[in-house]
Amino acid sequence: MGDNLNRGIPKLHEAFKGAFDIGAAVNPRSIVHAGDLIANHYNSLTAENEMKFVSLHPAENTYTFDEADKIAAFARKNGMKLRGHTLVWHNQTSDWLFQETDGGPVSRDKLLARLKSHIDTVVKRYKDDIYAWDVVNEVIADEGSEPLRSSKWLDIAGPSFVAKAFEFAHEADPKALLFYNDYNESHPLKRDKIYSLVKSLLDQSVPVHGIGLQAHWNLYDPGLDDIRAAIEKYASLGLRLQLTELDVSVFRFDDKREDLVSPTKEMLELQAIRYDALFSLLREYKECIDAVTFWGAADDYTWLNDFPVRGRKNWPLLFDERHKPKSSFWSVVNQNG
Ligand code: HAH
Repeated sequence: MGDNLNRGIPKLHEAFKGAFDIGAAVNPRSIVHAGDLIANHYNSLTAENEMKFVSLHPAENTYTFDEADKIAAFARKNGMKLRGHTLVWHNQTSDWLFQETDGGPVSRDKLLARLKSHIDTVVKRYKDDIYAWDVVNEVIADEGSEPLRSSKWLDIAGPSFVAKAFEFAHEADPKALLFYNDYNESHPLKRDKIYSLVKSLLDQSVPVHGIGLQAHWNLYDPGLDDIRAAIEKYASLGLRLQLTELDVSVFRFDDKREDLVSPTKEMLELQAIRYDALFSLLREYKECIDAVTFWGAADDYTWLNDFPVRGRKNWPLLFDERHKPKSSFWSVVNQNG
């Protein structure tokens, strides 16, 4: 079915050949239901949830690799690159990690020893498959002057857990490219905090090689000027950049409307214009951007169907619910690379 639908349609990643790789976040269901589409149009994959701490390491002496392995095998079979997501995060992380068996908090030394052991096991297991890891995800606070968000990591280990995570990952696989990854990355205040964190890591010779701009954007925000300024500021650190989780929601972030069962014509038109503008900008920075990964493959399944309004459908990607190219697809493949 997928092959018939795709006859005569240019491959998305080929439209960006010579500029950057084009990836998709996948899961064990999507690599089956949308397997042809994914293998055809993308040349890089990220596991949406399957390599997060809670998925891989639910109890101290239990690792569960089956689902993650399916994604690694799919990437191998189809000759695609694979990114790792993610080693340190405040969400989707098992409670046992922060606790003693009596339920009390673990010591700093023990938490860091557990972190090292986790990173060592996971990074080494996938070292022949994964070329880049989101080592630390979302540690910067959205609001206020404090740089780091409050978390069990920060409470127990203090700020140095960030540097430690990169050091442990580098020891486990010295070839892997190590990324700091965050959202609202183009918002000026948060951009400056991300910049300062990564700069201070580099000043301490911590092995950080890139910044991941999640790029959970919408039809209106952030503005192109803010995106450009963020790219330039991060690139000024001499690091590689990737867009790691791109999607373009058809709703503003605070829009709670729930009535739509399909996108309006206007939304689809605006989205095509927006994607065109975004990829024109990204192409300008192809010397520092190595990959652009969408947080999903097609509109039948996206995390935005539940976020930030539970149960609400969204249509943020380049392929529709039947896996057919949207106007947004044509607007980016028809650009003159
Ligand atoms: C991302 N958080 C995570 O990195 C990813 O692992 C998850 O599957 C989905 C999105 C984004 C995020 C946000 O845009 C706003 C608030 C919290 C988190």
